[in-house]
Parts: sequence; C-alpha cells; structure tokens
Amino acid sequence: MNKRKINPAILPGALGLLSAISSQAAFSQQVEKSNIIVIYADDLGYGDIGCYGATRVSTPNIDRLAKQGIRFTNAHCTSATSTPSRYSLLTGEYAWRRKGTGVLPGDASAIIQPGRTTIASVLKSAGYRTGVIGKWHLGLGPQGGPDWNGNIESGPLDIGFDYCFIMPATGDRVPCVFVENRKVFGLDPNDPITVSYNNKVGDWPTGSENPGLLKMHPSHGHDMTIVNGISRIGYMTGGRSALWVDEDIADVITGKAANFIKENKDKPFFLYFATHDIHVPRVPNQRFAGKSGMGPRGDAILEFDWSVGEIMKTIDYLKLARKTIIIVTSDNGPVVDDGYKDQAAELLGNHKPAGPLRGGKYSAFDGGTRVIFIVGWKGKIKPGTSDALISQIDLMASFASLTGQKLPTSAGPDSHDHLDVLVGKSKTSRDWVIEHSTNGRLSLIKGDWKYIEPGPGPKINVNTNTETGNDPMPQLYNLKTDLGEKNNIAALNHAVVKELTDLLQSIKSGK
Ligand code: NG6
Ligand code: CA
Repeated sequence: MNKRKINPAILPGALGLLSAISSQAAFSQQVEKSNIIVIYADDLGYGDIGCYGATRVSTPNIDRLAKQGIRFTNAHCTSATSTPSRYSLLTGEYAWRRKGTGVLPGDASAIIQPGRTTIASVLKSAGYRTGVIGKWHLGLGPQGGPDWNGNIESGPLDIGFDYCFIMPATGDRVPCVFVENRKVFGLDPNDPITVSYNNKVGDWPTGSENPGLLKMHPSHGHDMTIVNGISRIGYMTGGRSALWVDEDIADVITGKAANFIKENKDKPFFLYFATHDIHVPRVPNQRFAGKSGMGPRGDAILEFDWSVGEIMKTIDYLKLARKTIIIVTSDNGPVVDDGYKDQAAELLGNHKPAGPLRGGKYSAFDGGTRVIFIVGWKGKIKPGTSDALISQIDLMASFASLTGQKLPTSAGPDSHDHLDVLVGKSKTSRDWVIEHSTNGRLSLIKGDWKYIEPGPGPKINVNTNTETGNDPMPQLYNLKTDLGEKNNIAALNHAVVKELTDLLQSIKSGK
C-alpha cells in the first residue's frame, strides 16, 4: 500500500498553482494551510441521511455538503462500537490489537497514554491548533481514573490536543458533566463529584428504586443514578452546578465548536467534533422534539444535521470554505432500542437506519461498520460519489501526508496514506478493510468478498434486537451481488475462504 507518501496530485481546481510549486516542501506549505474538521456522529446509520437514501427524515445540511463534496458508499469505521472506533481513528492502530479498548465506563482511566502519537499530535506538529469537542469515551486520568474535583491528567491535552471540551464517556454514563481542558466545567468546589460503577454513592435517587421520578424509562440497563429525570449507567453524586442539561448538549458543544473555529480562523486548525447525537438517551432540544415524526431518534438526526449546518455556516461566514476540509462520518452503525423506551422502534415505519445493509451497531454484518462518509472541500475537490473502499483508520496517515509529514516509525501502524482517494483523485484504495464486532469477531472485506470469522455467540442481541453476525461456521458473502449479506456462500468457495482466512491471519499478526 501507498504508505506515508506525500502526494502532490490533489486539488484539481488548483493545478495551475501546484504546477508552479516545484519542491515538496513548498507544496506542503500550501496545503498545510487547509483546516481539517472531522464531524463524528454517534450511532448514525448508513440509511439515516437523505443523501444515503433516507426519505422520512430530512438532512439538508449534510446533503448540501455531499453535493459540494464526495459521498463515499464503501467507507468503514473499524469497530461496531464507540471506544474501539475512536481509539483507531485517533491512534491509527486497530483497537483489537490492544486489551481494554472495549466500551469504557465513565470513570475509566485513559487508554491512549500521554505522549503517544495521534492524529492530533501529528497535526499539532505541523503547526495546527488542535481541538476536540464532544464525546470522548477514551478514558481520562492515570490508573485509577480521573480526579473529577482536581486536575484531570492523561486526557486529550496529553496526546496532542490544544483544547478540549468533552463529555467523558457517553450521554448515558455518569458523570453527566463536561470537562474543559483539565477541569470539570462549572464545578462548585463545595459540591465535589463522586462516581462509582460498582455501588451506589451518595443519596441521589436511582431508576431502579425510584422509577416514578423518570421522564424517560430504561428498556434495558440504565437504571442507576437519575440525572435530569433520566437514569444512567453508573452512580454519581455531587457536582450539581456542573450537570449538563440533555436538551442543550447539542447547542453547547456546537457553540463551542463554532467558537473554536472563530478563535483559530487565522491559523490552520484541526477540529475533532464528536457529537452526542444520535446516541441514547435521545433528548433533542425542543426546536427538534416532535419534528421528525419518528420520535426522539429521528429528532436527534435533525439535530445532528443542524449541528453540521452550524459548522458549515461558521466556515462560510469566515470565508474559510476553500481552506477547510470537512468530513462527516459515524463511529458505528445504527441501533434502534439501545436501552431507553423512546419509541424508536414503534415510530420507525419504513425508515431503514442501516439502509440496505444487514445488522447494525454491535454487529459483524456491514450495518455495524459501513458508515456514511462525506468529504467536503469547496472548490477544491470534484463533487461526486466514490465507491472506493476506505477506512477511518487511514485518516491519520492521510492527514500526515496532507501536511507533508512523515509519521514516526512506530506510530499509526495500521494507518495508510490514501489522501488521493479522500480528495477524489483516485479510486485505487485499500485492497481490504477489517471490521470488528462487539464480541470480538473480525470480518475482512476484499474486493467484492466479505468473510466473517466463525465463532460462538448469540445470533441476535435480544436487548437491541440486532443481528450480531455470529455464526459457528465461516461466512462468505459477495457484497456486489448480495450487499445485504443474505447468502452465505462459504461452502461453495473454499479457495476464497482460505485466501481470506490466511490474509486475516497475517494482518492479525501484523505482517
Ligand atoms: C452499552 C449500553 C448502550 C450504549 C453502549 C455504548 C447498556 C444495556 N447498553 O453497554 O446503551 O451505551 O454500551 O455505545 O448499558 S457506544 O456507542 O458508546 O459504543
Ligand atoms: Ca457509538
């Protein structure tokens, strides 16, 4: 694969300019000035967006970005849940190579160690101002977890981000507070925070003991401490002045993201904007509540689209569009009932969150890990659709390439430079991608083939009603003729199964 090369063959609209630039260094300086924004949705499905086929919910802002840019149809996150996908995105290493990279509790310690090379540190060393705003879910603090009432060490600021405003884990996990740089945002020191995932702390009511206090009831799990009328995973007490208001999360983090852009409008910047939408609990602002006709899940999609629109508006207002690459994608596939009774299943109608794909979040089928992926760069890339096989894990090496940098030898071991594919100059991309399901199963896509490793595990996740893709037998699908992975043809294609099993083995062993 084309690793870490600097590719001057981008920017079709700027070819005249580029031909005048003789040296690689001069080229790097030109492109170095391009800002990068990665908007990372949570649990947004391949079929949840207008330009990917949704009709019951409208997403005009994302659709507009797609019209101005490239809409990828064969793009993949690395894992079917949040923490491992985010770990891979930031480090360029498959999470399944490391223990302890599954879905983390809200009091977990950092799983990316201070000083490690990340997508942010790479861009920082290219002179970018780097920020992360929104969902983190990669742990904070040294072993033992973060000091919520003091300085929060081992966080984004220690792995290349200049600024952070984050939710430590997920909306459904305590503590329900934001962290800005090293402090809990808005914390009153006289009301310190205590968090536990093992036993009840303090005297705040819980969902299991006090269901009458709930404005949204759990369908499975999520019955511990109640915050804002919603019971969560984990127990907390204290920090009243710092608690987020679920209805305002999108407004708050989108506002912070817009501010970050404004403050850094004169420098190159990298913004990793990880929305809480459309993860549970889905509690959109009243501007969106009831507007989709599909209940809170559909309303959260409207809210997500609004957030994307605000970012685009800010960029346009500052006249930065030709200088800013905006990527919109998701950390994993869709789920309908993920633990709260929010009518997502009842009001779905004919909407298909995963579009034509089988399975969803948690699953080894493509619904878990084939995601929307749009690259916008006004005036700089030729709008269109690309069916090139791409993976989020390549963003790190591709951005290194964009900024004329070489990754240190041990950094981003699984990340490859496919900048030319991202900007539509080429469709010759990865030969294969790896997908990782919640129970640890790996799948390999190569060309039209998809192979899913055999192994134990239930076929249906009974809580979420998701098809897991688990099977004691090897599975092989031809995605060209069978995108919905309905016909397992492993038994008819032993040679292909053998080839893919061997390839998977060699990738696992790092060859
Ligand atoms: C699961 C939660 C689910 C969600 C998921 C993580 C229960 C019963 N389910 O354990 O609601 O929080 O973890 O989602 O607790 S992710 O998108 O952050 O990976
Ligand atoms: Ca997720």
